Amino acid sequence: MLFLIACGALFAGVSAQIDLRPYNLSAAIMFVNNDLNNDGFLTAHEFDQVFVVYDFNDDKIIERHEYVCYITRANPLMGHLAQALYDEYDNNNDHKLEVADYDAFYKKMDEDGDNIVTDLEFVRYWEALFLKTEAYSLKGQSHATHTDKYCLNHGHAHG
Ligand SMILES: [Ca+2]
Ligand SMILES: [Ca+2]
Ligand SMILES: [Ca+2]
Repeated sequence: MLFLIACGALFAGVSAQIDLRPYNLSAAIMFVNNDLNNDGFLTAHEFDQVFVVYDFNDDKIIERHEYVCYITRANPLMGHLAQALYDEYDNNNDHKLEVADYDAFYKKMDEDGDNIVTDLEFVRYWEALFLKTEAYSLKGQSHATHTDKYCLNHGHAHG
């Protein structure tokens, strides 16, 4: 799906504008794009697939520049938000995203702890997260992130 390539799985379907409001709608679109088998449930495996695309060098560790580069290449206005979201994903604050980090993030979204994230749980969590990070997305509207800063190590930076 083109959106998966162009925008990053989590932002698939969200418009090129940085304004993600209404947040519940953006979150609902993200859910639909991440629920790969369209059964209304986001499994931990489906959520893991979101992060695979960010791992440029395929070492199972997503470094900050890999994530920010991926997001800003799709939309340079999302640099500040990408930095903030990276911090949210990086559960143990070691500046590396590994499976344990996004598993921990998945558990945070799973409000009732039944090991399945429903559309309602997902939308509720992301609506709150978008509100929490609103300052970063608004900042991005006036200050585009210079993609080159994050993408120098990737040969196809302007592809
Ligand atoms: Ca599913
Ligand atoms: Ca980490
Ligand atoms: Ca649940």
